[in-house]
Order: sequence, then C-alpha cells, then structure tokens
Amino acid sequence: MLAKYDCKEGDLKCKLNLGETKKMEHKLPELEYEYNALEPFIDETTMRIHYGKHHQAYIDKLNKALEKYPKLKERTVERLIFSLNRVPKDIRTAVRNNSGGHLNHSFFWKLLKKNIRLRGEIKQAIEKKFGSFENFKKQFSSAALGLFGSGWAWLVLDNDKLEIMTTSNQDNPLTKGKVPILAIDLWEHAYYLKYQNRRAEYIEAFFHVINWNKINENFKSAFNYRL
Ligand code: MN3
Repeated sequence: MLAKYDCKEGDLKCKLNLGETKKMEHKLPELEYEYNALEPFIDETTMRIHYGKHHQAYIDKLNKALEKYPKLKERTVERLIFSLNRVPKDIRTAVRNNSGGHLNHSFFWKLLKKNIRLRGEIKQAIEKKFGSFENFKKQFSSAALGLFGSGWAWLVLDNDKLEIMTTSNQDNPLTKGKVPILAIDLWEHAYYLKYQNRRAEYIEAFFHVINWNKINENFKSAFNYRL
C-alpha cells in the first residue's frame, strides 16, 4: 500500500509507520516458504537464483541509484514508480526498472503456494467476468504466451472491473492506475532452467502454484486501494 503522506524526518506519524517510509535501504523481503516448496512446478534452483540473485540485484541497483539523492530514500517503491516524473532524469530509467523489479517480485512471491483451491469472492468475480474459470485461464495464458520479450501478465482491478493485461520489462499496472491482483513473471530467468524455451509449459505449471487465498485477499483490498 502507498504511504498516505510524504514523511518528514522526525515526524511522529512516520515513526509509527513501521519504518516503511523512513530513509533506509531497500531490502529483500523474507521468502515465506522453502525454496523447494513449489516443486515440481517451479524448481528449487530457479527459486534460489530468482529470489536470491535476480530480486536482490534489483534492490542493489535501486539503492545504488538513490545514493545520489538521499531524499528519495524516504519514498516507497510504489511512490517512486507512480511519480517517476519527479525522479531526477539521470536516474529515472534505473529507478523505473529497479523499483519495478523490486515491487513486482515482492508481490509475486506472495502469490505462490501449492494446492490452494479457487474459492470466495474472486471465484465469483472471475466466473462473472470471464464466463468460467477455464475461459479465464485460457485468456490469461494466451496473453502471457503472446507477450513479446520480457515482462509480466496480470489480472488487475481497473475501476472495479477485472481485466487481463501485460506489461513489458518491470513496469507495473499501478502506473496506469490499475491495481494488481495476480501476476506471472515472464522473464526467462523465471523459467528457463527448467522449461527452457517452453513458456507455455511454465504457464500451465504456474496455475498449479497460485495461492488463491492470497489472490482473494488482493482482490478484496484492491477496492480500497487509493493511489
Ligand atoms: Mn523475475
């Protein structure tokens, strides 16, 4: 969630905000499961490298870019990418890519868990919007398969309506005013070790590790998300 205000140093409200918007280095969030928890669909080696190396690299590069502008360290990654035009030009591309990389991966890890059944409000909403779960899966998979190059496919809430979309590189739907609910990482680093060029197989496998409980939570809280 976005901070509701811009923090000033020493501001009591900010101190109460658990340090999220205080001047600090961005850090790798804890992975809430074992590296092998998603086997055989997403393999342990991919998880180790993807989380420990790729995600960490986005964070390192983001921190490095912000070194020159310590004031920007007060901002959450959401705020950085949402107000990119207020980031100095010389670091704007680095901030766009690496804030996005950090935000997208932090979001992605929490979406993954095996053996979680689709149910609740999100089930009803998907069936209402797409006719059936199978139809949603077909459309989502086809969008993911069709994305050229590196990027992400998303299920988002756009003005209270569900929508499937893709973004290139590390762009996030928030920059278009849409709230992410579900996402699949389509960079080759997310699947190449196990699936090589077989993106379709990776997408099929991804459907076995969607934590629908988390997606349902994301769906419900998306209605209250204010940019
Ligand atoms: Mn990735």
